[in-house]
Amino acid sequence: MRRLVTVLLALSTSAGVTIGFAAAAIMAFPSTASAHDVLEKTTPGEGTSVEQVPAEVVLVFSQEPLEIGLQVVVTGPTGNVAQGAAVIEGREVRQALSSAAPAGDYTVAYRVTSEDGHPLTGSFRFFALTGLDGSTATVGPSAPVAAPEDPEAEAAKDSQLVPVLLTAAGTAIALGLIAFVLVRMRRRQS
Ligand SMILES: [Cu+2]
Repeated sequence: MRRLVTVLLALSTSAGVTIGFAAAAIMAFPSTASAHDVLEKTTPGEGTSVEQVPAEVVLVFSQEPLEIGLQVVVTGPTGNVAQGAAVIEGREVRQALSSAAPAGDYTVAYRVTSEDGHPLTGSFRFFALTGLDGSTATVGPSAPVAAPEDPEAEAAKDSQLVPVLLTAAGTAIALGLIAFVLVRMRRRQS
């Protein structure tokens, strides 16, 4: 029995290591998705509270986006307050806001075309204590008051999680197979 346990341990360790290497190899190859433009920064920042609704929102992408399908919708307590069309200036997309924009929660939804021709959509939120119309709002329970998140740090966390999950899943499968084989071997012996 002790020998069986030793064999089992050796097998599961090597299986885990092999799967770990395979996962590392997969991660080492840059995925084609990295060719997409990514949203690097916004003004106001994601999840921030600002004193006043800004005259415009600004989205900064990793590369100059294409104008095809360009749209920025800024939804506040009274609906969309985007005024006029969004404008591309280098890597920035700027969207002017109506002077009637009130205080409160805002969601900025955007759609641009990445430099590689792929559509790019997403959204971010901010909260404004004062409106451009002079109205005020207090931070409610639904207001996003969390500190702005670093999208790169979040992405890094995700990419670290993938090999860990692959290794864990692979080890579980390997252990299951080994147990199955051992049970069959024992049955044959008896
Ligand atoms: Cu792409």
